[in-house]
Amino acid sequence: MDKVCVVGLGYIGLPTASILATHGYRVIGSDINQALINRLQNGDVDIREPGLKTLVQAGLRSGNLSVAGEPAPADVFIIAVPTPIAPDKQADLRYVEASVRSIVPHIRPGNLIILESTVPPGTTAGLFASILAESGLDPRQELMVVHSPERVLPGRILEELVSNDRVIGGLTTEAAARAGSIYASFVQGEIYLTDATTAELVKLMENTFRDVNIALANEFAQVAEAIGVNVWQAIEIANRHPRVNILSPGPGVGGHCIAVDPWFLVQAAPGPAQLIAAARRLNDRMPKHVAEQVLTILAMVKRPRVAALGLAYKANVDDARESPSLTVIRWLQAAGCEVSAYDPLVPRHATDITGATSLEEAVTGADCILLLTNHDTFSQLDPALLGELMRRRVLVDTRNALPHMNWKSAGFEVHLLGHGDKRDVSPRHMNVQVAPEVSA
Ligand code: SAJ
Repeated sequence: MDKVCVVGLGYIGLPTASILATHGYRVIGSDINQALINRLQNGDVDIREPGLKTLVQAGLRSGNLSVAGEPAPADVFIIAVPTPIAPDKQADLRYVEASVRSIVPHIRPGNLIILESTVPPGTTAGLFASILAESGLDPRQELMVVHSPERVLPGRILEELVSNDRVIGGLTTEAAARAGSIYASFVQGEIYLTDATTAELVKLMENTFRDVNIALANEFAQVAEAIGVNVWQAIEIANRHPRVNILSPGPGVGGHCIAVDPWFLVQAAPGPAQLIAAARRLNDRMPKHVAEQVLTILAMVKRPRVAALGLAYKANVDDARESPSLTVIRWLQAAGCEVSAYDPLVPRHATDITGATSLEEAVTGADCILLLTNHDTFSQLDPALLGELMRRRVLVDTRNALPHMNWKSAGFEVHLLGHGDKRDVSPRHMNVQVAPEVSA
């Protein structure tokens, strides 16, 4: 079996390394973060992903997985490092550059080198190949170079690594085929072979499609607010059309993928990528829109206190990176609100927002509960109990995630993002089925 060196042991590298190790490969995982390596050597896994800790520990115990602060010679190299966005909305490829440079001294003729990090179109054939060429080997003749973007959903990474289809773009068809045989050892979905730049575009198109769809939902929400309609109900009904699938509005788009990747297309082709850029900006404006709504609702309160529930960028994950919740909170604080934030999943030191230690602490004395992330546990909240602790009973739900009738029964004034208050929009026909929380 081939020896594999995985560079970058984060959300993608660690699951990939451990899956390969449990499929018979000898895997060395490397990361520049020595503290992370020390923890992994003790079997400690920080990333909260179902099944990951067990898999990593199994890999380490079997001896097939080892971790180190530096890459080592191998037959196959997999680069899985972050590609963040710089403030000027250009891809920051420093981690990719540094990690490729770190393998250059180890690569030998015939090695397969796979870039999994999401990158602007042309990066694999351009920057990536040119750094590999510093080894003295020709990336097209003497090496096998491919881009195989990760496409897994945080929260379901292990499951999706196996079940999702995989796209593999090679600098040569031989390279793509060789990488295909490695992924086929654990991927149950289809494997599509193409060229590297097409694979880069595929990945960016997927996340851009989602971003533009969410932007449309957010724009619909604002239209609905202006004309006095409940957008959630309208989307629910529109989505019953067999060829319509509108995503959900919300306080903005977070995470390290959907809110970032569309900019890579804008960077590659700023002229044509007008819709993509406009959608990105629209989604980026949502936190301010939510903060303005809260300020309007609490306009009569002198120094409003807001209990913000949910710091994670989306439901049921512990990740607050690029979370729109943080931006909403900053806007509110900038406008003079006192905000106490609470998230049961995000560790308290993970953000620069000082979180409350408990839900009770967060809501005590608050004028408003602002639901920002729809963690499942929040749907179980007891509005009567929380109302007792608050100064005013106001709920602003940006995710349509709470049973509003219960909150109203407990004396709450309920506001919903994307729901203009001017008209009653109860469905007229008995055969129109509406989700319970929508009709509530
Ligand atoms: N969001 C909405 N409305 C929706 C859906 C999502 O406002 O209807 C928001 C979420 O609250 C969150 C953000 O969008 O703030 C992104 O969440 P997400 O679940 O859409 O995406 P990620 O970033 O967790 O994972 C995505 C996935 N891409 C797609 O679904 C096309 C995943 O498959 C990718 O592998 C991952 O990005 C990545 O690494 O690129």
